[in-house]
Amino acid sequence: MTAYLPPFTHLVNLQDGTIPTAPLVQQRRLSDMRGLYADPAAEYALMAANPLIYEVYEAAQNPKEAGHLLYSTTVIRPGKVGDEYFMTKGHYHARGECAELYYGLLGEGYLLLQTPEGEVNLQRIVPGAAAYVPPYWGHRTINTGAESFVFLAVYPADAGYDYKTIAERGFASILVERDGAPVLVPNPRYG
Ligand code: S6P
Ligand code: ZN
Repeated sequence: MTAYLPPFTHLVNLQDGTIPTAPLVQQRRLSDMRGLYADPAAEYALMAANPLIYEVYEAAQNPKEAGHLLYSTTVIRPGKVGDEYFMTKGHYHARGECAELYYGLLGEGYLLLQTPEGEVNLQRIVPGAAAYVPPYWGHRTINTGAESFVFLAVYPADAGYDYKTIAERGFASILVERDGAPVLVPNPRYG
């Protein structure tokens, strides 16, 4: 007999992007992201303070099976490591064929995408922007604003995470501040 999962609802706090009833909240500090920012000296200088970079509020603890969805909000704090904006670690999906939808809720930033061959693509995310992450594209989000940048992500429950490829190779491009504005430049640590 089919075991029916009971429907459920979580409220996203639209003042700060948190999901107060989320069963899982992940915090990522600078120390959780060693080597991901392009400027090692700037990373070292900021490590004493070890700032909170982002939090993920995972609303659903559904079975990690095909057919189910997971959804979460990500709250990225404003700030920079050197001239590189605060960002998520970034990942490919372990099941690369799994796509994802991002929906902007608060603040402003960018979704940086990359194919396994290193082609990059940049999508601007503001409140109301619904951005599609197609299958096989690695993805990272970046806060270029002065306030927290918040978006909702919806993805297949069996998508999984491949962080290793990004940790080893990085993204081919990084988003840095130049004359007060974000500019995409080649990542000196890519490869
Ligand atoms: C999951 C989805 C997001 C990210 C979150 C944190 O597929 O893309 O929920 O997990 O934005 O980013 P990261 O790269 O640390 O998982
Ligand atoms: Zn993802």
